[in-house]
Amino acid sequence: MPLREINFDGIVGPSHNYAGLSLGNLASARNAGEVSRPRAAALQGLEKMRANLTLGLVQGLFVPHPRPNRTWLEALGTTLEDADPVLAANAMSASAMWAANAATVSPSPDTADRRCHLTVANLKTMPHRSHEWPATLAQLQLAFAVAEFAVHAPVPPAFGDEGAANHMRLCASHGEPGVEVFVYGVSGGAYPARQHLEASKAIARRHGLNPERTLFAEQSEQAIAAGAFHNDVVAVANERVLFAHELAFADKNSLVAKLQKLVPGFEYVEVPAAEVSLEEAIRSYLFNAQLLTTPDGEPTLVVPAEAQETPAVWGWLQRHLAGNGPIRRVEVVDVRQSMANGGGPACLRLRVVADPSSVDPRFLADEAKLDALAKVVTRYWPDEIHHADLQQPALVAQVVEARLRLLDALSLQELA
Ligand code: SUG
Repeated sequence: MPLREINFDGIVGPSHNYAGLSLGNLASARNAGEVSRPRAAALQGLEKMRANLTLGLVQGLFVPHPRPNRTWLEALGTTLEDADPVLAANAMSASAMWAANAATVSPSPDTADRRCHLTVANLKTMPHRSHEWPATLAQLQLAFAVAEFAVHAPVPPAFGDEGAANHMRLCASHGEPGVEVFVYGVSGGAYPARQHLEASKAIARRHGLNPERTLFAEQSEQAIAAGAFHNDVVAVANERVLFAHELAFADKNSLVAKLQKLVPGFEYVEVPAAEVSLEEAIRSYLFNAQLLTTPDGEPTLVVPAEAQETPAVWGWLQRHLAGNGPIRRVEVVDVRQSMANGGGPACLRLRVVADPSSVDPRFLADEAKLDALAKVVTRYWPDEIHHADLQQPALVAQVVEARLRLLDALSLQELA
């Protein structure tokens, strides 16, 4: 089997809620305290996966983490019942749905030992995300258990690493050797720069990447300050194409010049600030899109509905399509529940280029499996979560049971 790009989407967990935990993520701050709809959120995510299957793509999935994270609370000397509300919200977060932050992936054509390397992200900048990694590691070790893969524990936490959200891979086609671009932050105005250069360099070394085909590019301070807490909020790459906002990078010219030299047929598609402001790009998540190569060869951009509703953004896309630019088709998906916490279509997926037959099939999706999962979600996921109820025993019991039912449906009981 040839190598394929597989998009692994995080299933939205039953504890999905709006607690405003992510400083610098404007949607999370804007919706703090709102009532969330975990069932609708998870069904939206499943429909997104279904739409990608319909496009002829290989679709994978990751399951929600155990919540509340009692191990983490215990390490902090408390329990969900006794913890203050902020700590409790941190322990109940469903943030593992944003699978782009699960790991950084270097496919086999890029690595010295010709294995596909995955390093789990430490996500150390945000408390609610910093305790995701052990459950992510357990899941990746199961999904990618064979010798074709090397799954690494996170880089040590002094250096912040947010996984694939700050990593782009450009190549002639997915199965060919790629150029890997690590985007790090140095400063972000009032907001933290979550991806540190030292972490990116450590990953490149551990994955055995060729230094001549590995680039480190600084994210612009302006972008972070405007709410682009991850680079994938202002840029996305697929095969030969880099699609980015004019203000995404600190030194765009040097990055583009290097990619022109290294990537055969490289195309840079820039959205000028004069046509779409950073604010509009971040609010609409134009760049937090899935840029995909479908089997019919039409480069397709999967955008959130918010992009269609933002006139400057939709206008730019229509002009691009009419002008025969590298993006040939735009698909719109409704992931509003995730978007309200700053997670668009690209946040919800981790890209792995591999032979699908080497992946544990329990982590691969087809229509029938998505139907079965939708039934579990409809039956067991809470309809709503009020922020004030995060410590309520009845809700906690429902969250725990819902996840166990999902694991049963996927025969993944060993993750219980
Ligand atoms: O880390 N939101 C996530 C969104 C992650 C988006 N991922 C990518 N861009 N790849 C974050 O900020 C919301 C937290 C809350 O308030 O519950 C949150 O964690």
